Amino acid sequence: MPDLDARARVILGENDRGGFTVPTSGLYPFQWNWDSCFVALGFAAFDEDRAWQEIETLLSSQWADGMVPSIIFHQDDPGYFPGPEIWATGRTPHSTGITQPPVAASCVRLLLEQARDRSAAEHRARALLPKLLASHRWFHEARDPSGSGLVTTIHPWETGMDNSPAWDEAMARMEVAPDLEPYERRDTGHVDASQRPHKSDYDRYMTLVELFRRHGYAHEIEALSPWRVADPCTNFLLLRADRDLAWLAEQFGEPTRQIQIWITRAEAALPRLLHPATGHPHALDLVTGELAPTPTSAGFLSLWAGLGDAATIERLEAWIAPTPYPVASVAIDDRRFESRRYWRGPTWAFANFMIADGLARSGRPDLASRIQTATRTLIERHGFFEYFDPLTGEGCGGDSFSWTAAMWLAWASRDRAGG
Ligand code: 9WN
Repeated sequence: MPDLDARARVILGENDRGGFTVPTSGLYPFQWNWDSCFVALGFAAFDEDRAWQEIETLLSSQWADGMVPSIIFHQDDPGYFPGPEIWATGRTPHSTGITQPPVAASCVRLLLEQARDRSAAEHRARALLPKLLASHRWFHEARDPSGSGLVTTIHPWETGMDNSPAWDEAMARMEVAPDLEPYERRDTGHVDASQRPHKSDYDRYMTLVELFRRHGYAHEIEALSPWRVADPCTNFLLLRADRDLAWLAEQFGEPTRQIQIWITRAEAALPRLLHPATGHPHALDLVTGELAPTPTSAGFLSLWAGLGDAATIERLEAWIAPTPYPVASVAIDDRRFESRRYWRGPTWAFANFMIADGLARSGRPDLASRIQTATRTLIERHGFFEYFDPLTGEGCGGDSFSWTAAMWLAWASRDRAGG
């Protein structure tokens, strides 16, 4: 068998653009927010300094209000749409005007806990603490102005799960702007269109971008967006990140009272996502007040947040039982399941990592290890793809993908369950 550790390190090296890593060359030629956090865990396996740098570069692009953008356009590249000239946020460095699920504080904690050079790691974690705190404050204030305990995502790209069937209803009732500027997609020049979102999705993505741009990305877009969803992934990741932020603050003798308030509020509000028919956390459409009918694997991220109970684990066991390569993002017997279309079915290594970490912490290292082994097998047999067909294991999307390489180095290749 080829040396996959070495191959994974080469992928990270090739995708390194000097202080930050692109998810893959061609398809995604910039720095992405949550990709970089997972990538840092991969770098940590062989270069701790470079791991910290990945997150430092990301957070150095934080907006003055605390928001960490979803994409940082450190350099130009015509290969991606929509690029900096479309977003036109007027920020330096150029960036989008929306965010992605918050995982930085959790990755900083993991880096610190696993550090070989503890004192250097403490120094770097401490320096990042105010930025992490500001980004959490932004989520809880700008994206939950009423203090409901659930934060709003205003664009499917913010969820990191762009064309999930969990958004189908919210997307269907949204109108495409009649004066939408003509545009040319670039993603389908890199990857087969059958694995990507539809044009009807992109029309809505761009309708939202144009609306936010017209409003200068001010906080009022939280209320103005016609697409307002309480996304299980974002909310579970924020709860876990708040817990990790509180832990970090304690390490450095900083106050945690405000963070504890956020945690208590989220714990009280998250049951609102439980669908009465499935018992599973679903996306909540904040415009209509309705829960989306389709369950997705994002609901299992309750495990990552420390909220997984016996019923969650039972549902997960049923979800993965018929799946050759778990964890499918949509159950394989769901009528909306599509084995290769992006977030409508495929298996993702970094999502498996979070679910397995949660299982290991919930007293189920056996199940965590099963998911880890399945992920390892996928990569061994099919390579470092962006995502995988859960029925055949075939690699899909971009190849030589940074977060898949990082998950191999940090987790999948290792004989340890969870995190
Ligand atoms: C839009 C980079 C990103 C991931 C997201 C994934 C995809 C972008 C796109 O790629 O989104 O942000 O253009 O499809 O959905 O999770 O961070 O890997």
